[in-house]
Amino acid sequence: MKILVNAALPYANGPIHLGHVAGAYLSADIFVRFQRMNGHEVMFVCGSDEHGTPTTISADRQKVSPREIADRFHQEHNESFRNLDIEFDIFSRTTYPEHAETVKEFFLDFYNKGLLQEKSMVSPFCPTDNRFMPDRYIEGKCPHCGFEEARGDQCDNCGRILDPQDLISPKCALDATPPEFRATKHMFFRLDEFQENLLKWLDKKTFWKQNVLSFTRNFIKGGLKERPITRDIEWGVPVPLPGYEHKRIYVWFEALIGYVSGAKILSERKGKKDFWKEFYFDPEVPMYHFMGKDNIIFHTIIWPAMLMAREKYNLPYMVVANEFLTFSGKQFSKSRGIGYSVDDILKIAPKDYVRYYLASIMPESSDADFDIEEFQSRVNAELIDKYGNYIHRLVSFINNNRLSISSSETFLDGRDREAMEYAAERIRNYRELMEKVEIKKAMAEWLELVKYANSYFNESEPWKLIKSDPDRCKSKLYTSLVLAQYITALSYPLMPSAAEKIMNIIGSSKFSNEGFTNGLFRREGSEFKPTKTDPPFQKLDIIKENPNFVDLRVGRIVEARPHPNADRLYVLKVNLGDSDIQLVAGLRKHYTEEDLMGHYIVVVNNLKWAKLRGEESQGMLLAADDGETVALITPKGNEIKPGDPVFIGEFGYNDGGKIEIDQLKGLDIKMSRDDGNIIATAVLEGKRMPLKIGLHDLATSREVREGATVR
Ligand code: B3M
Ligand code: ZN
Repeated sequence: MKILVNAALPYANGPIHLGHVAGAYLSADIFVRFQRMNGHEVMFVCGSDEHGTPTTISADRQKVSPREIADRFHQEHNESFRNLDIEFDIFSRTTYPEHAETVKEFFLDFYNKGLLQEKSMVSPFCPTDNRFMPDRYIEGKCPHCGFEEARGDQCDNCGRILDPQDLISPKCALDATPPEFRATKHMFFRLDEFQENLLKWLDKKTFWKQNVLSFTRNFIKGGLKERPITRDIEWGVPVPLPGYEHKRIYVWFEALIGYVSGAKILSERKGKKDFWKEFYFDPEVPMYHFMGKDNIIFHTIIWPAMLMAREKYNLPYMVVANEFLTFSGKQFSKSRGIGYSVDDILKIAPKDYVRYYLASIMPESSDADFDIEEFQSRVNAELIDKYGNYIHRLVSFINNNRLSISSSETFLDGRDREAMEYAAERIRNYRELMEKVEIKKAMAEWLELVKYANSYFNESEPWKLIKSDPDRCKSKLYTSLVLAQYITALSYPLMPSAAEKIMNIIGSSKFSNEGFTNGLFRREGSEFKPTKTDPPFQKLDIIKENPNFVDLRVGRIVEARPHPNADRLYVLKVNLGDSDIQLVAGLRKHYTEEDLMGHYIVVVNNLKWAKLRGEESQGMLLAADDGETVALITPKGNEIKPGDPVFIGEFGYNDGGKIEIDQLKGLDIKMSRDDGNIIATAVLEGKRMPLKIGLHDLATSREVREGATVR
């Protein structure tokens, strides 16, 4: 049977982090591997979503072209996925010409069918930038849930799609100017035409998970409206209509079509031009979509409506959307230094461990939290002590006693058969759960089987039987090996690299993808030639004492006045997000009050408070001094906000309480050269490390020399 699996196209605008992985890509990869073990022919499509404002916002902030951002992150994503054994058949790009062609075909088909309608709409216009601003460039408060940082296209907190006009106190994201709302012409897709058919179609989706189903139903109940699918923007797929030369197709509308264009490009690459049609036009072929929960309605309403409009296309069969993965209770955000990117975690732990832990906490029915200590303890207690150890004891015993085990020499007693039946039942459960994409539960079945195999082996006591009853000993070892083989095969979708290695260790016939059908589970005539090896897994040892005793934070100067009793000092009011603090700083020779107003700085927030000539200083700001120039350390970059933590290397603040100013000297903060940039660094435990906010290094607002000291 054929199966089509599409994983949401990640925006090519920042690194892939574990939140994305747990939200969609790991589930999809596990499911695909499982279905291939079932002998099915799977087409697994993903790619980079490169257009629209997600990319231009990053480009604007980093002062490079959107193309540069897209190229860079497409490349990075491709590698991150590969490094984590997430293997798409194609990782396409929405900037490929074939994609634009396919989008044009969809667009004109809808146009010719009267499903597109030109309407004038009111759009935010920023008087400072003198242009229409994309919805995503407008920020404000969500009218539904009150979230303060909602964007004009969507609220990341409650997931609702928004119009910029819905926002309470909207502001331009580039310069904080309140937008004017002016009329502009756009093409609208008649989503309203599909309300009835969508509801009918949804009625049959009783097997969908509750979160997806209820979210979708509620949305439709609110009434579907026509939706604008063009934008006043330069970076995107052109609109194939006269008068629309300066507009582009809305990024979501074309990115969805990326599933089809990706499948087409894959077919071309395979030299079978029409291969994709076998997946999209054969009603027997189920189409699965995997995505994070903030993408649900695009896949359960807009995409199905677009496919209905094309008439010939299959509709999604299953839409899988995980809940969020948080990191110690907070939403993953690389730019704000919360959580791990794929690349970061792979520096400290092997890919199979990461996959294992993420799968075991997969946020399938509720949000889940990634906890680094739990990561280590689960891996060590389950994967290593239970699974790895079982394999190692079994294989070592066989090798040390120079035994060769094959089923023809063995006969099973009642207890052995019972063990086989127990395994068969676990495998059945596992397969049923995997079919329903209940990966976390399937994995629990797997772990039960591992524990069972351990107790079976222990209770069999082959080390006694080898003397008293060698034949019985062989039947116990044979059964244990079959269990090992089952366990390892079931672990393949979860940990493909480890599974292949362990299949070799237990000397099972060459491991293949098609485990459930090609005889991997055949008992008769199986031969095992275990190899002598070290334990298959190494213990994970990544929990370090956090040595960072200084609470560094982003601050924004909101008030600056001269100190009444000292002509070198200012008294500053600095906003730290939730609160304001007062600082006394010796900057009068170097900065004017106007220079300082609104300036972003880095603040030491856990210094013992001090009175300086009668004014309280509740912390200290960081400035570099090379003997000639004094310059403020200035955070710059995506989404950086007052209150954001500044890390030293990988270390955030360890919550160790207030410190004396002398303790700061031990950090030896100074400006160092790194790849041609002069950045702030500090020493922790004898190692010099960069100060970081998420991915961003910290530089100064004006140039200082390498080696400048920071105080
Ligand atoms: N790029 C949203 C995201 O990355 C969006 C998905 C597109 S799927 C067609 O979360
Ligand atoms: Zn909201």
